[in-house]
Amino acid sequence: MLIKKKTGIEIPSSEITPKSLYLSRRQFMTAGTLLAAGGLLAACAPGQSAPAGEESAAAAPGPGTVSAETDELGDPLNSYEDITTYNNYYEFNTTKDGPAKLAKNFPTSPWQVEVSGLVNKPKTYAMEDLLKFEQEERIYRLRCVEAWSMVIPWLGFPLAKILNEVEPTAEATFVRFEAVEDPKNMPGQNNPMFPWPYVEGLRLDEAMNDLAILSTGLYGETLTPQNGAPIRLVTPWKYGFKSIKAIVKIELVDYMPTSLWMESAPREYGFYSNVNPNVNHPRWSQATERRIGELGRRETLMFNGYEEQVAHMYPDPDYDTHL
Ligand SMILES: Nc1nc2c(c(=O)[nH]1)N[C@H]1C(S)=C(S)[C@@H](COP(=O)(O)O)O[C@H]1N2
Ligand SMILES: [Mo]
Repeated sequence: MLIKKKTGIEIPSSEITPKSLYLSRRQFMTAGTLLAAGGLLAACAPGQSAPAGEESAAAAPGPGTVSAETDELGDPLNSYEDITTYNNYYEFNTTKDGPAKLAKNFPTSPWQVEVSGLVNKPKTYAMEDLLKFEQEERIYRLRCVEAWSMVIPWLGFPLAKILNEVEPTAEATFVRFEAVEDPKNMPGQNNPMFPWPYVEGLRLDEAMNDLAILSTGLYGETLTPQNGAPIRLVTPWKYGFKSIKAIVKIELVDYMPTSLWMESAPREYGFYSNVNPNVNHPRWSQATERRIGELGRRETLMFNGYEEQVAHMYPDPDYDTHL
């Protein structure tokens, strides 16, 4: 399938992945093509989470399965290894290599996402139903406020898909996202420094933008727990912290939601948080970034390089005063 609108991925999916893979990963699994290992089928059956050991053995490193090696700017994809071992996930801990280890056995099944609030048709989606929306990979850059970045082939579907299904009422102006609260399995949630659960928000039009996706995988594989399994937001024109992981609730509201970061450090984090090289974080510059895997630094692009697709949403000249 081709993406019709001009988006961050103007590459036909047939060029991103071999034909067998650009079918949804799960259709592909069912078809069983290319899968020699029967164990893999069992481990990745819809709705089941693979035992930690099997998952890493089964997850044939993604890079080999994706034929487009760059994003639309010609930048190389980060390796599966980098993407799944260098993470931010404060529910586990505040280090980069900690989440991959601590989230290994995080239970992501069964899982459901409640979509409610100012909507005509509230619905609680079982993860199995959300996986049916999964489309081909989209290559988007993730740019952290800490000034590092990666290029990641995300698997998922537009957030608009479920928002349209639940039908926001005329009063709905913002979307509030809530992540899971599970302090037994998430050691970082015992850290009272943060007002758990992790909360984020988007204006409704931002949420409806084609670039805003819910991701359920990467490199053709099921999302790893450290990357936000089973479902996380990806808003590539915003700083990484907006891309909330392990979502359990999506609520349509008529007020600007207060995010975890706005609540814990209001002087440092605002609501919009669009990537903007001209607006510094109070404690460091946002003008350049380090692409993980590269030696030097790169100039950061306005809206992380997605200006054409999103700038129209921010006509207010003061928008960029919000970090
Ligand atoms: N629930 C939750 N979501 C989260 C975070 C987090 O700590 N908890 N960290 C955010 C930050 S700061 C970044 S940069 C990205 C990192 O995503 P990645 O680890 O998949 O690269 O996730 C974002 N989503
Ligand atoms: Mo981040």
